[in-house]
Amino acid sequence: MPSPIDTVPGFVLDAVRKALSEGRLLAFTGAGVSAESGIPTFRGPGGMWRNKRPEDLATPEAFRRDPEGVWEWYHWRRARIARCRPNEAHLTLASWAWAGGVRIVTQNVDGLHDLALELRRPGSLGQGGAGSSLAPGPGSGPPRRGPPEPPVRLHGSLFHTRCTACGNVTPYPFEDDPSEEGPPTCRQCEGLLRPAVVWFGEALAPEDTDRAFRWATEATVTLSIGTSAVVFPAAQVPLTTLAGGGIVIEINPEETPLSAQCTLHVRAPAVQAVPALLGSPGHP
Ligand code: BJW
Ligand code: ZN
Repeated sequence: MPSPIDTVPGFVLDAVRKALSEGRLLAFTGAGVSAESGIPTFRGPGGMWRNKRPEDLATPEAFRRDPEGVWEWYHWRRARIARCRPNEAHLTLASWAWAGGVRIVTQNVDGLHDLALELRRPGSLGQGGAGSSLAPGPGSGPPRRGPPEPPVRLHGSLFHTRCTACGNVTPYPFEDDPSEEGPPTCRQCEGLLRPAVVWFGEALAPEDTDRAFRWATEATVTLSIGTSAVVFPAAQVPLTTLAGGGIVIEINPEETPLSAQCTLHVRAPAVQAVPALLGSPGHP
């Protein structure tokens, strides 16, 4: 069976291997990386959440107008996403992150990169399959040991809340959502809680954009995986690597506005293309 990377030129494969060995490969991900985990994308074929457009519900105006309705949408999405598991694309990136080869900047709010990192934690029960043989040998391959840098979650997290009164950000695991009815309230001040995500028209957290754009500048190769590349400022992350003279590889079955600018595109689903392109630490 042909591999999705059969047509990738040798100089690009060499650049990917070098970037992995130097810890200078950046994975910039969007909803498409989680599509094969069963999570719908926002746009494109098979996109949309319960027939809602993000532009209609993912806004501060929608929340002010109808907090119950917006929370109903989020409760429904949280319930659905809580059942989903990381796929081979998340797990391959997580293995390389533990090996110090990859940094991850995601637009996703689903927490699957974080879960994949837990599953690929050396010695964890979940670490198996490709991961079990991955722990890099001393002196070989990627440069860093110890816990990976946490992924940058540019658009926040579905599993955290922020208080609209006191601003407190708190983990909100799915198990804490017993009734799935109505908006939750703050334990400190009883204010209305909102999902700790970034809605349209809201600024991204400066510490997140600082880290994301620094990593994009330091990257010699950025993979733009499963994103329509239409939402800014996130869509500037791969453009920053390009502007610095680095290589950008788009992994997406569909064309996007980035396609014309990137170095190369791989028109295949993330679960096929990411493992094929990166291999696994110790077995590239
Ligand atoms: C597969 C696959 C498989 C399928 N394998 N691939 C011009 C310049 C700059 C900004 C703007 C501008 N015009 C308008 C703006 C503002 C706006 C914006 O960008 N709008 C555009 C839509 C035009 N941006 C903002 O408002 C941002 N804030 C801002 O600009 O603040 C300015 C400010 C400064 C100072 C003070 C105050 C304000 C905020 C943006 C927040 C986005 N939030 C959301 C919702 C998060 C919460 C939630 O989930 O409920 O984030 S919207 C939604 O889109 C979500 C996503 O993270 C984001 C990106 O979507 P993504 O991940 O790309 O998904 P899709 O569905 O679009 O694409 C999936 C892709 O996967 C497709 O291409 C498929 O082909 C592919 N695929 N299967 C690989 N198996
Ligand atoms: Zn509060």
